Amino acid sequence: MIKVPSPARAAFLAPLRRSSGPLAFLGLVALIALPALADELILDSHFRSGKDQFWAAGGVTLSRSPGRLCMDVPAGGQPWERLAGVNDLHLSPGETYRLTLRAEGGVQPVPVLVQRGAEPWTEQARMTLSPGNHPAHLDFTARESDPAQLVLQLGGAQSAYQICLHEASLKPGLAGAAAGAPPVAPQSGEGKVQLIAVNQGGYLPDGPKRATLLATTDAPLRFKLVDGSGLRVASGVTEPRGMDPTAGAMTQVIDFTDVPAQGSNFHLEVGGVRSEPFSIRGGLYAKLRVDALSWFYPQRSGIAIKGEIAGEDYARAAGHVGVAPNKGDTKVGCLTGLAAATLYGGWSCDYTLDVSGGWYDAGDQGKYAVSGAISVAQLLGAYERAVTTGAKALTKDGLARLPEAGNGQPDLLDEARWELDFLLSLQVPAGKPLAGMVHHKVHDTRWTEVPTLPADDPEMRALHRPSTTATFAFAAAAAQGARLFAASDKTYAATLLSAARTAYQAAKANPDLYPPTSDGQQGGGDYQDDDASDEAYWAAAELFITTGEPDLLADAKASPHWEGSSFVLPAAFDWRSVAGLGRLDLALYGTALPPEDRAFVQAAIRQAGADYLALQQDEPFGHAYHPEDDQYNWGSNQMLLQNMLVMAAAYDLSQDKALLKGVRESMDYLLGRNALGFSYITGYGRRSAANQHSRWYAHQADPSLPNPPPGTLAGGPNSALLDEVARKQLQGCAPQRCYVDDIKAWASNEMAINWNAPLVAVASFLADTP
Ligand code: 9MR
Repeated sequence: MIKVPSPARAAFLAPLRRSSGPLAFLGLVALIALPALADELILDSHFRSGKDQFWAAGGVTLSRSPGRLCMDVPAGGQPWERLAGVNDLHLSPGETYRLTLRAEGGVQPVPVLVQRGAEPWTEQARMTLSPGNHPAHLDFTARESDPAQLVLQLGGAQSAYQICLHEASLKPGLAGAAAGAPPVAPQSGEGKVQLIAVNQGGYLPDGPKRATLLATTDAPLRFKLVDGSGLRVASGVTEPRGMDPTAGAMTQVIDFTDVPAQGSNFHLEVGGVRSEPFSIRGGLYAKLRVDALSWFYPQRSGIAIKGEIAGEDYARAAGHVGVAPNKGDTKVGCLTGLAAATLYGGWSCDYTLDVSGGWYDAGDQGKYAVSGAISVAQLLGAYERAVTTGAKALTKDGLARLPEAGNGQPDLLDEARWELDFLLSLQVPAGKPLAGMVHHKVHDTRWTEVPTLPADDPEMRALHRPSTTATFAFAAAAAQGARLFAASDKTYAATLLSAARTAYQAAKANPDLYPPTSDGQQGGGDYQDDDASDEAYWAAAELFITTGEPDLLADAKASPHWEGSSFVLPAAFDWRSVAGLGRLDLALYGTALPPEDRAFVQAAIRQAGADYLALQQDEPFGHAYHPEDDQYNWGSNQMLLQNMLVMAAAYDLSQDKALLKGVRESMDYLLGRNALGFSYITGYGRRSAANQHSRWYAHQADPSLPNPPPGTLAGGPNSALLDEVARKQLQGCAPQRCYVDDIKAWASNEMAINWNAPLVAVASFLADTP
């Protein structure tokens, strides 16, 4: 039972002492090391399950949503007359504890006390929570074992206000400082600052606006924010966040969310070190949406790229249209001979397919069904959000740089159709063995050099054996396409739906036709995956959303993924693990679901959004990505984007602004607020990726060739040092630093369709949520 102190009891609380302010508090932080993770004393400390035990008194009302607890506080009263808190905290005398509060909103400093939960309310520790959005920590040594309470003294404001907690945590820890230790004054930072990492693409005026400092000290430092004319517009003190294992350095956070200034060419300064310049302005993401979407046209196979559309640097001849020296893709046969014998136990086929068109996967010129399917699905997902929320931009014709602009159809659908047509062509024709299954991929039978323009590729191309994963993934993307094309092209929608149904049945009949790992050594990537259950669930979900047919819902509900977790680390989904995509779309667009099922999937997405938000808020770089083993994965940047999309969906379901802010702040990382201070999106930020691994955008290898176009996402840090550049240059790298902007660094610096597609979706979400 929750014990709520009466206002009379509350009056016995210690009267407000004038706090010496946040600086004194930060001074305490200087002395401590981050405690190891330990037993949490406050139930539901991130407010994820709604089972927290907070009470309120003195007219304060509590409201709960995933990831936060909000307090509405009436005006007036003494500070201790309007309260919220939590009881029954069992502390051990002599033990050191860390109290962490992460709050948002508020209008005045709020005294926070840990005290005996009954008369005489003996105080054990006290700190002040400043208004704004930032975490506050206090380390103290407990002095008594009587059950304690945590109390926020909220009264005394001139008008009513709201303050929300995202985290209230009390843990025993190994902190080195006891309460009462003398405050340490902030230091100048001279010689202690390694890097001030900022979002070089700019901050939105209403924030969050934070930067991360890499330092050799855990003492708070003075910072200043300087505008384009050299004037200091704000100053303050950094918040030490301790050693970050992924950065391999001590981190500190600079929070300037509350600074109202706008303009360009701001920079931060600490101890004589300057950050890269950045702007603070609205409308930051509309251009990125267009650039990220326009990236797909020059990635197209089977069509000449026109300089007047893509930009003069990007004109090139059509690739793989059956013109020598190309040996594909208008008439491609199946892999034969030794390779087929080794990989597929002799499987081959007696037909050829016209598999021209589609997008080249990445820096290579292979075309793969699973990465193609998730990419087209994520573009369609961005479009579906635009259609259902009424945010018009992404439904427009003439938005992007592609040849169909002006044809009366949304550009996004034009681009998606280019890939869907190709995926349709990978399906095994009726009457052939494995009819209805989808070939896993088509690519060269030997790796080509960097650079090699698509039209110059001399290698033989071959179809690889169909796979269950490719077939279900195709069924999912085609089913989603069917419902989205229905408004503009019924015939095409019907073609897609019929192909999706055929594929779905074929994959069910061939449930374990997996692509082998060794396939990767034959001139293309393997996209190896020996679990098709998530693809099956995704396909059932999309087919059900499109058709409303009960059998399909029954299939989805029979899958282990129906009940499975939506909060998955390191990433909510990617080409290999796609169950989350199915659940996301059921939650957002599953209008035919029975109400209890819809509520179930929506709650799961809201919960996952809250979980990724908590992860994001714990990161000193503010990004929603942290693998459990601290090791960064291949394509880490897109994994972050996928987690952001879960927060975005949870925001769409709840309108909880904390989630929107979590997505915005995560974007900081991609645009430069990371351990390298480097923007992973070409053309965004003063120091941005320019040499992604590509056989065409190979300027670094041949100066007559272009760099990648603006809006190209680099794969990002990869702890596995797989390529030669990484092995030579990155030995011993801290996970976030396992990256080099070199064209040969294919394991960390490639570009790929399934990385730029979620970038389109995230940029579009951010552009549409002012
Ligand atoms: O993105 C893929 C990553 O998850 C895998 O671990 C890796 C090895 O199988 O392959 C990556 O995909 C590459 C594909 O195999 C070939 N085209 C480029 C892709 C991005 O690097």
